[in-house]
This record gives sequence, C-alpha cells and structure tokens, in this order.
Amino acid sequence: MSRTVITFGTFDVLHVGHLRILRRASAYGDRLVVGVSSDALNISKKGRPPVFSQAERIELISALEMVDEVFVEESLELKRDYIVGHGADVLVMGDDWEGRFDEFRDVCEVVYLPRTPSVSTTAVIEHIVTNHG
Ligand code: C2G
Repeated sequence: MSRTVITFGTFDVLHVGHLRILRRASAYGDRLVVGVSSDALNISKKGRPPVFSQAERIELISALEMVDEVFVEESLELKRDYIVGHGADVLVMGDDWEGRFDEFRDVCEVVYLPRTPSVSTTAVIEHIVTNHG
C-alpha cells in the first residue's frame, strides 16, 4: 500500500529550511502533497501579502523533486478536509506547530519535525533590509 504524506506552509522566499522539511516529510511515505497557503490567507493572518505571490510560490514548490502534488490552502480551518480529501496517511509539520494538529490523529499519523535553526523568511528579509537597503 502506498503512503501519502501531506504538509502545509507559506514557503515565501524559499530557503533551505523549507527544502529540508519537504525532503524529510517525503521520507515518511511514497507521495508528498503540499498545501501552499493562499495570498488571501496570509493577508488575513499576518496583515501583509507574502513577498512572492501564491502562483510563484506554487510554481517553485511544484518544481521540487520530492513534491508530487501541490494545492492552494485557502483556510486554516479546512485542514481536516484537505487531509481526508487527499487521502493522507501522515501529516508532517515543523515543530513551531507542535501539538497544534493533534486533533487530526483520528484520521492520520501526525509528525512534528525540528525546524532548521537560524533561517527564516523574516530573517532573510531583515538581512536584505539591513545590509542591502
Ligand atoms: N520550517 C523549517 N525550518 C525553518 C523554517 C520553516 O522546518 N527554519 C518549516 C515550518 O516549520 C513549516 C514549513 O517549513 O512546517 C513551512 O514554513 P512556513 O512557510 O513558515 O509556513 P507557515 O506560515 O508556518 O504555514 O497550515 C499552516 C500554514 O500554511 C502556515
């Protein structure tokens, strides 16, 4: 039986932390499905649009060798529907989300992986503003 892994994220200003969690997530199964958060979801949750549009973020994530399918995550509240709809056996997220998705253990395995230290979209933006602004 093939195992489907699902993960979610914004993946704005793609960096090695994103790459590594996707690679590690893909090792939990045979097929990796990625929900990329919509621009509207980012604006509503963070009060600003991402640097790269959802079309650009989806294009980048789709190009990665370990990714088999990409869809738009329109709402944080639809996670259960996305998991079940994509037939996911495992949900993988970084440990900044530790405990937040335990409610889905009735429909899939839930795994939190350690984040890559010292890299984040915010840090990249701050570095550019400070050193190249
Ligand atoms: N990540 C990581 N190491 C980093 C930075 C991020 O492992 N240094 C992981 C995060 O833990 C997450 C994934 O990369 O699992 C995507 O991170 P973000 O783009 O910051 O996604 P986020 O805005 O947290 O997702 O339903 C969740 C939403 O889509 C929001």
